[in-house]
Amino acid sequence: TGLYKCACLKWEEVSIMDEKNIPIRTYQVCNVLEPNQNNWLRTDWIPRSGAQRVYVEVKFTLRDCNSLPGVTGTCKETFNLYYHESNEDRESYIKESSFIKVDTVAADESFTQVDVGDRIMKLNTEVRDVKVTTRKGFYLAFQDVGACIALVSVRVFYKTCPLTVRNLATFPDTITGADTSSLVEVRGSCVNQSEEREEPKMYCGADGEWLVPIGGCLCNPGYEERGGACKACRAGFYKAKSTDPGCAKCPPHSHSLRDGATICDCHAGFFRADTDPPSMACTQPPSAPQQLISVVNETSVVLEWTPPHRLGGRSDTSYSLECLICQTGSHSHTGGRFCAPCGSDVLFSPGQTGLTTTRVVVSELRAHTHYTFIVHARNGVSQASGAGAAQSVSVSVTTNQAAPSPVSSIQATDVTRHSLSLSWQQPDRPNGVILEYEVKFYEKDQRERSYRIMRTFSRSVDVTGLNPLTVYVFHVRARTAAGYGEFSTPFEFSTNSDPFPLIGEGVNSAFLLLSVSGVGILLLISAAVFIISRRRSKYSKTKQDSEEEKHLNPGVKIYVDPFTYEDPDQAIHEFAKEIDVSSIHIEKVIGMGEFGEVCSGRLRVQGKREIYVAIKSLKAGYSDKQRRDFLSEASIMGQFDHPNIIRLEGVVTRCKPLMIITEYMENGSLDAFLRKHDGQFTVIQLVGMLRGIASGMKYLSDMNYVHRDLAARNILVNSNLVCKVSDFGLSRVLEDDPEAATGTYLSPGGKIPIRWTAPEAIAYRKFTTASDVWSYGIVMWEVVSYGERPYWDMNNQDVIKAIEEGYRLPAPMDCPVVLHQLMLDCWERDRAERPTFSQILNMLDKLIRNPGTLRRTGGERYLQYPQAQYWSQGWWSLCEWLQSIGLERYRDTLAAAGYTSLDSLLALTHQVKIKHKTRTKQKQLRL
Ligand code: ACK
Repeated sequence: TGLYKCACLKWEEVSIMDEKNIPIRTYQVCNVLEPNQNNWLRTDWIPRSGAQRVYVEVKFTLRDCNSLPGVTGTCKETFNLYYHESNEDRESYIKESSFIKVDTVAADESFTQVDVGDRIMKLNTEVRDVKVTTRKGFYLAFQDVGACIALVSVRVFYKTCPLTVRNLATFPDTITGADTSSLVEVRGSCVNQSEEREEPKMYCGADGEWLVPIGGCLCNPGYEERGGACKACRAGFYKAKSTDPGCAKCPPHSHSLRDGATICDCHAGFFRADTDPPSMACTQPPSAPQQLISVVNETSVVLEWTPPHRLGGRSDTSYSLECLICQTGSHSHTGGRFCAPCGSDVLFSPGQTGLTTTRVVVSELRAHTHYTFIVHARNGVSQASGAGAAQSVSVSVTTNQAAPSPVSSIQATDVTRHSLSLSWQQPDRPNGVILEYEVKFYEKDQRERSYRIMRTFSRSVDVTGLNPLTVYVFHVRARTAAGYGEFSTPFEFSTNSDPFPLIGEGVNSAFLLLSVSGVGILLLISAAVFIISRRRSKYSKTKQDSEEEKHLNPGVKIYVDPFTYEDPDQAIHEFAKEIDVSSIHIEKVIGMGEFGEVCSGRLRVQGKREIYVAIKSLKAGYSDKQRRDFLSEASIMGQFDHPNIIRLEGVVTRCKPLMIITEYMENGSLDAFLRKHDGQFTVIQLVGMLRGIASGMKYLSDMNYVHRDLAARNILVNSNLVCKVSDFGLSRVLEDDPEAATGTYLSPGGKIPIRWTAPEAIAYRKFTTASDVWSYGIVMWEVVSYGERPYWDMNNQDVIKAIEEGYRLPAPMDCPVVLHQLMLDCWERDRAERPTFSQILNMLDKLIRNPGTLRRTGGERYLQYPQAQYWSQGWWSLCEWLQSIGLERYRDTLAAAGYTSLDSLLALTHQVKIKHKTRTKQKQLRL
């Protein structure tokens, strides 16, 4: 159909039967007998439809010229195929020359035999292709040049590479290229729920075959490839990334409820860290670190712990350390303690956070300070699991003394041929009580090949046995209980050729003494007037905290009197830890306490290092009251937590004998300790001890606890010379108290330690923090006088009377003026005028920071020599003379000491001059 016969009308449309006897239409021509045939048959306009190469399949029969009878040479066995490209779909006349020849078509060699009725037709099928690229369509034409031919069908088609999906990319139905060799590059598009992995491309070959697939797509997260498409993961499965091979089962402790999960949700209580891959099981934060142990070494603390019991299914447990510096005091919001971060000067090795090891050395801590360390255990899911997820364990420690800082300068005086005197200042940071100095020196030329060492308790030393005119190098270092500090930098001094040191010439030493004394006493008197005038207002701003006046801050931890508990056992178990007796090893008896022996021993509590302890026991056959009194001390002590208060480790109440276990204080009680080391400490060292006691007392007063028996005998000293307040028994009225025998506690209406007690407490039992301050003044006096008995051997009645009359203990030998002034302030008659412990502590801190203020002692304050007009001797002239120099208030003191005339006083001046050789203070007249 659609073939046009040309004007010559040689082609004919003929119906014939095909092999199945179905009628078909053919175009035939058979002018084999006539020469010069040129018969055209052309098609309708055929739209190209995007094709670039079309195929023309022609089915035809052709008569073999030989089979035609009488045919001459005009018979042909071929026909020609032409095409003509055109945009015009209705060209009615097209010139022959407009057609381009495609090919000459011949019949096959072997003619297919087709029986058509009585005839046998030979059906040929020939296919030719032609490039049609220039117009919208084309016409085909068949030129017969004298053959006998029947066109059965002409099929025109083009080829496409069919729509296909390769590597999850869809490639559309694509028309092949113009040339037989051309490849059409086609870009695929990713199938639904997929994304490009690499640009998907394929080539469409001329024969309609896809070639060389490149790139492709991947199923989106939550989808996997099934049958060339991306299908959602089923519930219980997930696919996190497009590159994952397929959906995987949810990891442990997680689930997915809906199809298409890209990640599985964790079960309740399980978590996933941001960095955890979705394939990882859900996990939990770790439990707290275990068995935190601290070992204090001077100002360093080694902390060790064991990993948490539960790691939560992870292996990334890390630890971080929180360092808190804790003061005990009234600002407290938790348990009487105020803690603040330690600050940046503390060093942590190997680090403070992100620790993977379970040991940290914390250094550069302050000496004598209370710290709390909190070790947090974290892992990758601690944050995800919300606030408070970091499990922690804490430990509180108190640092010891540290080695002192180096001595910064050394001076040489009295240089001779063979000797010189060295002196130096105390190190800037003594970090504790300095026990001695070590001087190392050598001849400069010798370097350090041979050197000598000298040790001294004072800050000076006479170096002898030196060579004349030789340069020596000196280093000095200080030692505290914590050990030696660093040596100072080298100081060089040269001996000279003089046999004697150079001193001021022609000075009469007696004259020198008197003039110094005169100047000294003037200075003293003017200082006294100044201090007294200032003192009036110094402490009065802060009212003493008597019970009525005290305004308690809410949240401040207040001491609870165990006797307010009906059941004393309830109090003891509230405030003291019960210790299993098997963890105590008693080693030796160290003394007798009020209720029985005091022993030393060792205590091993699980998870802690073994420590030395003191063990007080309650002797057998005790009464109920004794038991209650004995345990009351532990109930009181257990409420305190301060570096200068003796620490209660626990009690044994479940078996006999009952025991109170406290920390062990190697140097025993302070009074005995000082007596043993008479004169061996510097003022700063003594002030350091006093500071500790004041700090402990401030803590007690902040807690509203009144000690009532503050005395050096009730202060204990440990191996680092740290002083701690002890003896919290409420039962010091007991008969067998050793002080009772010496009259310490005698008073009407109860036993009171008279010499240590404020007058209002003696007179009408008004015990307050202010009366503790009075006692503290006495302790100061005890300390500075190295354990001297207050008021020496005066009897209690005389002491009470002397105090009543205004007499106060004089400054002990070498006592800095400021310290004695502080004592006098503590002994103000009006208790509201006495300083508070907080003011005392501030004052002592100031003194420690400015040691220069301690230099001025009353040591040179000898009595001014009486002038001639008083030489008429006798008591009256002594009184007149004292008045003339403004010291008449010492009249009674002098009298009490047996000095009732100027004569006897003049004799005393000789005693005063040799005062450095004797420490018999009782007889010394010290103003
Ligand atoms: O002066 P001392 O050696 O110290 O003698 C007394 C004795 O026991 C009777 O009280 C000593 N003592 C008391 N408690 C302790 C303690 N925690 N550490 C060391 N010694 C102590 C005290």
